[in-house]
Amino acid sequence: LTTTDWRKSAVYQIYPKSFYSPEGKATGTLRGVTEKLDYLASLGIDYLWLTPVYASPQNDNGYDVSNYYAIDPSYGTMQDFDDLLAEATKRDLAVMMDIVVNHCSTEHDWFKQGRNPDSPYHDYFIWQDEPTNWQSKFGGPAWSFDEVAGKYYLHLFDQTQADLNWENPRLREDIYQMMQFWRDKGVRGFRLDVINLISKDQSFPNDPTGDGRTFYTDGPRVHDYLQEMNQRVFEGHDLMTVGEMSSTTLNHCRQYSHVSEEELKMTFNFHHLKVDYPDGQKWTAAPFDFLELKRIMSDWQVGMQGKAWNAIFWCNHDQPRVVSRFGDDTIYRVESAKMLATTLHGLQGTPYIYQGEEIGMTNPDFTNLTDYRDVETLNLYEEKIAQGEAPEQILAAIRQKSRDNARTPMQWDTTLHAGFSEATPWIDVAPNYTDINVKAAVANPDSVFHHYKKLIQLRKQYDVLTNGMYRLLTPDDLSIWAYERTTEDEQLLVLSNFYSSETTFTLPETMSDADVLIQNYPDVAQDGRNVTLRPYESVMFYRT
Ligand code: TEU
Repeated sequence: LTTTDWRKSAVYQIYPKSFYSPEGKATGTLRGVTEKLDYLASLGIDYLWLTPVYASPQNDNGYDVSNYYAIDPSYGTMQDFDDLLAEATKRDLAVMMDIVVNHCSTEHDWFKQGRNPDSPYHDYFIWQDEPTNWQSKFGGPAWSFDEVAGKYYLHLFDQTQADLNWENPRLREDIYQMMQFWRDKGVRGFRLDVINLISKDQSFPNDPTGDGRTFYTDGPRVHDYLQEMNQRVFEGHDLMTVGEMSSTTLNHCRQYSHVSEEELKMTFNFHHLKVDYPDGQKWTAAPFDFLELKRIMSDWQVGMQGKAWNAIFWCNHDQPRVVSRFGDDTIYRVESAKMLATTLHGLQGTPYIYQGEEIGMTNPDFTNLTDYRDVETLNLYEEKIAQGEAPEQILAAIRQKSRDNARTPMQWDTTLHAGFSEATPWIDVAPNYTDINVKAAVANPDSVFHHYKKLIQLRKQYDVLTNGMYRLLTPDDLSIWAYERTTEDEQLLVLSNFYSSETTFTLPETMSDADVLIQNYPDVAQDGRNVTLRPYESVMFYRT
């Protein structure tokens, strides 16, 4: 494998539980990923990020790890993993593992033994005689009382996900050895789950105004720990490392992914994915704020360029499908999916493509609560009912915001269950699989799939996509996101109409005779400097 230039690479995120099961199981398997590697390689991506496949009771679909050294039997065996690694390597695909070390499952031996105050594993966790008023991100208190320990333990997520005590050097050493184990097997990247939450304010104060996140987000020693992890695991190895940074800041991300590479190669931040959270409230159905979307993403482009590196993405296994969220999943589904792809892939950073995004998969629009599986969604429903909210209002919010929107089975073809498995899947397939599936997409040269394939290829071909300085144009335009990327020798201009009303844009003088690198309509309606942008039309202009 050549040392991949991670700044020109594209990463494909696989949610194995919903990807493919050739064995005819209700959940996807590692063999299912291996059998689809030719398809993934044909897209032109470089890295495959696998969400967790370690042994887990699956309370949070694998983000509750009970053994970091074992593959969960539902996904297969360690041999299946080794086969996947070997087959991916043959196709020049690098595998990136999801590392979940802010917390582990309460089924992990560390916790089972650590509940006993005399155990050497007791201090692998965070115990208090009295809980603070911190709230879990999945609803309810962030502390639960353990009968054996006779104390409360911290869990920022589900109560079956006990936070690990990173103050403990023995815990940190165990984590680094585990990561070295996967690195030495040939894994070529790590996605670090909520890694900016691992350092807590050791005075554990109550939060007078909020849910406690201010006392553990981008905490006091988080950079020390990441620098130590970098020295112990990453340095001297060709690894793609990306941190998932929950509720973080630009300043911290500039340090987390600084070009000096003392910590990580790049970071995910989520500020752009809260522009449909009215007053910061996720669980209220609402349209997205377009001006905020382009302002936030532009601020991060300008804030990071030259100093640090963004992982750029629209969706993942926690977010609704982007074409349903920021595009149109009815009449203009294909045009808007392509527009969103061009808008994102024209930015500076490493693009992440979530399984199904490349064929324009949509939210499933489930109608009943019984269609949902996600612990966060189900906890939330109970919490809102207890608060007296009307069921249909909660369901409207869940239909728009639930993480299950991204977790329905990958749509391969028009056979039963969309070709995902011969068994009834663990979660329903979206009904539109008969129109939206890989088989149809690969066969149609004008599909969303081939649009993504071309964008990935452009990134390797045009240096301006990697190094061009970003500048937002017409920040107050209510429907067009227009931005430039420029280097000494090259100039790029991306125009995207985010709405179904036709609009116009006047090109800068320098771009009036530019070439078009990619478009999502058969032609470009340009008259001199005036460009007409039809519903969800997006054009990437280029000149040297
Ligand atoms: O998600 C962290 C994260 O972004 C949460 O803070 C987010 O608010 C949550 O997904 C609700 O929207 C990571 C994983 O991506 C997620 O799947 C896990 O459930 C979570 O950490 C706990 O491991």
